[in-house]
Amino acid sequence: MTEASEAPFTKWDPDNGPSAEADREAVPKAKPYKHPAAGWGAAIAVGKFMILKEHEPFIGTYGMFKMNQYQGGFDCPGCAWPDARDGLILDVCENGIKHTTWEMTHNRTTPEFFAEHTVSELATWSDYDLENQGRLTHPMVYDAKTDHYVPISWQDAFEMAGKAIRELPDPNLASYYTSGRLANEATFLYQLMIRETGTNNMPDCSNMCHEASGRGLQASLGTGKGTCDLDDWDQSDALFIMGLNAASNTPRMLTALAKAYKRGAQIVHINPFIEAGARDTIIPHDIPSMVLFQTTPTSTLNLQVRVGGDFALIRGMAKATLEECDTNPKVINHEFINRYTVGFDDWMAEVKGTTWADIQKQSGLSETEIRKAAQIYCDAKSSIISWCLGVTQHEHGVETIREIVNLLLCRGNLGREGAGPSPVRGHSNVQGNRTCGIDNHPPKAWIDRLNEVCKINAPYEDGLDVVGTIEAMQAGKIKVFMSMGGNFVQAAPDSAYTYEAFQKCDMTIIVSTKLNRSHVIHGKQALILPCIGRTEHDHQRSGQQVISMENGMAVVHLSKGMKKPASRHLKSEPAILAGIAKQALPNTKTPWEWYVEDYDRIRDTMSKVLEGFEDYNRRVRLPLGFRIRQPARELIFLTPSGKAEFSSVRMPDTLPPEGKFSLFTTRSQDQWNTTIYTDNDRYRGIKNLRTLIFMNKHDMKDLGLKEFDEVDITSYARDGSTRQLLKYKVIQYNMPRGCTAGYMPEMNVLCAIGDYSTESRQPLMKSVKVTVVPSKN
Ligand SMILES: Nc1nc2c(c(=O)[nH]1)N[C@H]1C(S)=C(S)[C@@H](COP(=O)(O)OP(=O)(O)OC[C@H]3O[C@@H](n4cnc5c(=O)[nH]c(N)nc54)[C@H](O)[C@@H]3O)O[C@H]1N2
Ligand SMILES: Nc1nc2c(c(=O)[nH]1)N[C@H]1C(S)=C(S)[C@@H](COP(=O)(O)OP(=O)(O)OC[C@H]3O[C@@H](n4cnc5c(=O)[nH]c(N)nc54)[C@H](O)[C@@H]3O)O[C@H]1N2
Ligand SMILES: [Mo]
Repeated sequence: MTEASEAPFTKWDPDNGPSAEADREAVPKAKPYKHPAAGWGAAIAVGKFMILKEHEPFIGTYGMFKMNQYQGGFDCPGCAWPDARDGLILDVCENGIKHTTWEMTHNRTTPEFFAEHTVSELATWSDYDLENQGRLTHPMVYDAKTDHYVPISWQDAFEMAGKAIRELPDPNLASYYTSGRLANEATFLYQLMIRETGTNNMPDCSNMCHEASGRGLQASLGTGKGTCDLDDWDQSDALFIMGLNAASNTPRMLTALAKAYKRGAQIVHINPFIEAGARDTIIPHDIPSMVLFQTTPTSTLNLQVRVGGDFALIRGMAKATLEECDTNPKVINHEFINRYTVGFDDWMAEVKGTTWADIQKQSGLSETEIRKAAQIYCDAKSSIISWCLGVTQHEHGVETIREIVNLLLCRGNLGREGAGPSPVRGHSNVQGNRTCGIDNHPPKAWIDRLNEVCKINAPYEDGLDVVGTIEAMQAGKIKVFMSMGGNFVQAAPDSAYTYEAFQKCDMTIIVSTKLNRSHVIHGKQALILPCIGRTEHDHQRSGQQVISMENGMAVVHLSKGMKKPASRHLKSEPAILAGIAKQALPNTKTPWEWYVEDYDRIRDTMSKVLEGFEDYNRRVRLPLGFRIRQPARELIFLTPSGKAEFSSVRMPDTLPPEGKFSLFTTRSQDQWNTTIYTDNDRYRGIKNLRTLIFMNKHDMKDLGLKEFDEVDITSYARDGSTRQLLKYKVIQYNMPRGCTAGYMPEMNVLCAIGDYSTESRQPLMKSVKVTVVPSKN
């Protein structure tokens, strides 16, 4: 729990101005937050965060002006939304600033701190308290005799990590996790080291996030990425925003939505919740709007789909579109379909065979509502369909994404301005990680090229992903676990099972900036290797280094740190990797140290291995960086048929079993994945409470529940096993019946390890089947 947790929890009082919010007495009113997203509420929250919490007004403000600037700034370490291409000063958001300030904190987690606390004690601390100790300063090793982390020299740490890897009888006994912040250069070295040891065991956070998007788009269009860029967002006539909370998780998208509204575009939000970003916003860098409290709507239609009902909704829109074609044949673009696609007729038959009754039942929406969305789609010359975790973390995520593409294809909404699929990625470089080789089932051609250029013998066999790694740990088949960033044990599903599995490892090696659960739940031997952050100078032999990332719209651009590192004992991620690699691979021919001396050398090698990275060093230094070519955007489809492929499947049944609710896990407004800033969720009107479950008022009534009553939540896994959370507080919320929601990572306890999508292997974090009963005292 956070420092504020002693205070009473409440929902916000929405009747006063945003400036009053944070300080007001707790008044438990059952009304949602009604102020615009971003704007002053965000500005005030930022000011409070920087000044009260991190005591960083100067660096915070200076950092704001240096963030996301193409000439010499650093890339926001937050989300993957692209930077404004018009050189906008202050192209920043509340959460980006918090994220940056959190990294720049004055607090330090020193050897003295570790001497004061046993690891068993730290394991009882909250996620907030662990990270709130501040930046890690020294490499540390676990001492089982005293149950403390104690300092270790870098050289000894490298030798220890290297030995653990080197002495494995089979390289597949190690698994290497990546969280999506790792820059391209370190990512490339990481995968090179892993593959040189002889494995493709590369779980990454994408396995929990957008694996379904990659697979769906690859199957339909022959590319794992969206085809749109920010210019398309600025030109589209209709934007469909599915399953994402823009105000909290991609706040800079609000600018694009407000701009779209102003030029008369339609904006349809599809979400069980009406999130703050689906109402209105005050654009933070639009000074007149800020001064005049001028709000701009960010939505023209909200459809509160049932959890898991997105496939049905898209199918309904497709059905209405095909029906419209009977009277208005131009609605379907037959020329496009004939020239560029296969499978249209089969899909059409499948759509026509799906009844409105079933569509309504599955989506939780009426035919009229769905027809409204379809009419918007049919009237628009160009449409973008965008989505995030509300679509992907489901059993039928891949099929839903393919149905989205089907709908786009039938009107030729691809390969032209303002049109196409546009998944919204999570971590700032999660897309770059995949591009640069973090892939547990790499294409053969990719490995061929890596082997040829880097003169190694990388394996071709598939490796383990997140779920596979945890299961292998439980079975004793993973002895060494390493991670570059992230918080594996806490981000993963089925916390109890995952903790237990993790502790079976002989060695856990965690490269990170702050203390988290994956350090205090650990292997028999454990290393904490602290690295410099994105905001900090990275000096190597040839001088200050720059790094690069790929945003969620495939633009690769440079980032340059500006601040003195948090401790002089820190090393950069490439330097740590090189140190370990040299020990792990005694016969290596890879010039690890030479690479680290000058990251241009890493980029030169990357330009030979990665398609689309030719002349990397020059092009990444262009003011706007460069965009990786998107064959599908040019209507070149790298699919087996050489065309865009319609998929035609029966509409899946996603209704929860009788008597159960569908529960989705989500982020609050004040957290970054497993990093909790406070226990507040401003836009959803919650203060000082995270152990809650959102429910529909009629469902509450049926169960005899009042707001803030305590309930026990039981989840039911496919294998029949159950998991529980006790004494969670019920919050009445505007959402469809039969649906419930609560926060990750607390609710990861409820997500069974075996409950992952058979299509994508993504854990079903938005589709947990639960019962809710009043707690017994
Ligand atoms: N501030 C901040 N920003 C972040 C992050 C963070 O933790 N904090 N995390 C980053 C990462 S790694 C990622 S992947 C993204 C995640 O960004 P989001 O996808 O926005 O993440 P969630 O908080 O899980 O929100 C899921 C949204 O989907 C909706 N939803 C739930 N179930 C369904 C469904 O069945 N159908 C539909 N249509 N909607 C549904 C929920 O109401 C919610 O609005 O954000 C990134 N940005
Ligand atoms: N139930 C449920 N579970 C989920 C989700 C959900 O929606 N529901 N979402 C999933 C998703 S989309 C994701 S992406 C994962 C998130 O999974 P992760 O990426 O594994 O988790 P984070 O919380 O982002 O990681 C935070 C840690 O990263 C480290 N860190 C920060 N900056 C740096 C850096 O520059 N370098 C290094 N080396 N380390 C750094 C810090 O030590 C910090 O403690 O969670 C997944 N889990
Ligand atoms: Mo993510």
